Amino acid sequence: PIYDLLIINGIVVTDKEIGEFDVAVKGEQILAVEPRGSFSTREAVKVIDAQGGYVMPGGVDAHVHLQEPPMFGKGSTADNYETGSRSAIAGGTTTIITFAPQRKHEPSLLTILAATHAKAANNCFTDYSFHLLVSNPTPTALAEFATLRREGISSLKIYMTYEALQLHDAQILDVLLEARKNGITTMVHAENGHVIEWMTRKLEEEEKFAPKWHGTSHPPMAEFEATYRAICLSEFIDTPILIVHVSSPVAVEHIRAAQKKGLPIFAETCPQYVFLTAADLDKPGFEGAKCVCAPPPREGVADHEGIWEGLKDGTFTVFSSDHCPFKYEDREMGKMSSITPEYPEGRFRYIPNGIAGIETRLPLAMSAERLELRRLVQVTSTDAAKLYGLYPRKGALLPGSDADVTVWYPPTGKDGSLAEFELKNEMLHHNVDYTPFEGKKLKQWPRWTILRGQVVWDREKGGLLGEKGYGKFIKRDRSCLTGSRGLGEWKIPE
Ligand code: DUC
Ligand code: ZN
Ligand code: ZN
Repeated sequence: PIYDLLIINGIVVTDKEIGEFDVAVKGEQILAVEPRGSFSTREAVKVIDAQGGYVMPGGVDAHVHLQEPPMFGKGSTADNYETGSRSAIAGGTTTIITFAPQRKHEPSLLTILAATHAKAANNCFTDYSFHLLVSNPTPTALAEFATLRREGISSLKIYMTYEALQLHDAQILDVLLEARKNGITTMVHAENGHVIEWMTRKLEEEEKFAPKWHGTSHPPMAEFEATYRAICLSEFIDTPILIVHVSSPVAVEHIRAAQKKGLPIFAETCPQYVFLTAADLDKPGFEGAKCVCAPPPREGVADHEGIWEGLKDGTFTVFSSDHCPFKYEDREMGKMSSITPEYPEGRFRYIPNGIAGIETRLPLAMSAERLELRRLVQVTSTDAAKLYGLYPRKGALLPGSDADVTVWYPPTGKDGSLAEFELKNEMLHHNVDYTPFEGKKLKQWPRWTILRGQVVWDREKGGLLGEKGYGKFIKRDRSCLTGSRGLGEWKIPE
């Protein structure tokens, strides 16, 4: 046989094109994509008949927290590399980029990279890479950036909030300068930690402890001030940054204005900022804790519209999950409890920030029908691959690209389409006892997920077919969106 796998009768959607094409796979790679009927099925070992369903490059989720120690409130993250990547596959995501987290007392980033490799190796259902999470940019840590690049790590994340992680502005400048020298993209969690801490104190003085006050303690101002400050610091060093998990339309305005000036400012948003609102934090009892993340879900429709607008017009480069789950029961009565006899509604200050979303990211985006499909592929796959140095190996269906493919059911109303259904946590493959998106109405789910030529998810026949350990580490190049602006060494402005 000429082909190991043919995907026929689908509507292929890439970042550039949509149409009736068939996909031929040889070994682990795409061999060709040609008009429907071009390939002989008799020459194929395996044939998938997509029956008019959409065929897309596998999802790339570039913002995933797995197996991390307590840093965002009490408690370690609930998913490890096995359960988190398993959940990804079932939701159509074939590549994840997780964090290799430095704690402040740990001087060497290379040691942390090695430890993170050990957690992931032989445990993943998806391909994977890491962003270094830098919480203490000592001279030792900064001197290791060059080696990180050689090891295939071309991005890192820094925080402007959380006691365990927050950098002050001089430290941010140190990181940006060293990142510039090494062709590394810096991701910034832009919230002003001092404002959040001050607001938390004010709320507690008024005995406001319930989960809903988490939202009040993280005002949009804390986000857009930090966003603007990060943009200023990036412009000063003249090096690219990506503002992660943007939730507030005012922050979007700052980013859009910076991009209009030609600055290399990139931005990410997440499902929680278009599908959840402050009302979700105000559910009875401790239920609101299920939607505690930072930044928090904002007020309502106007905020969501501002984020959708940024997704449509290109202000956002990527739509990632920020999958960072904690167990609800742990929160409620386990060792990480924030509920005590004194605080029967819990104390929002101790609720770990973060929610599950790696498996629901693509189904929610597909079911919402708010993005033109090529744009959807850009923000969930292709542009994430470009931004983080994985393109065209990932995020593309070009000859020679890894054969990572997500095949959806036929669109609603066509033969073989899915009837609308309500999302339930029991459908998911993560190691979490809830989903913040419980009850959301969905019209789509991946029918097949294919990773490097292997069918790893078949929703109709057995569900998860992939094997733990098939997923492998992918060395990354420098970003193809954030190349040097050609200004050479940074110099003190005269
Ligand atoms: N925000 C979250 O919600 N979780 C993890 C870290 C973060 O910044
Ligand atoms: Zn963050
Ligand atoms: Zn995060």
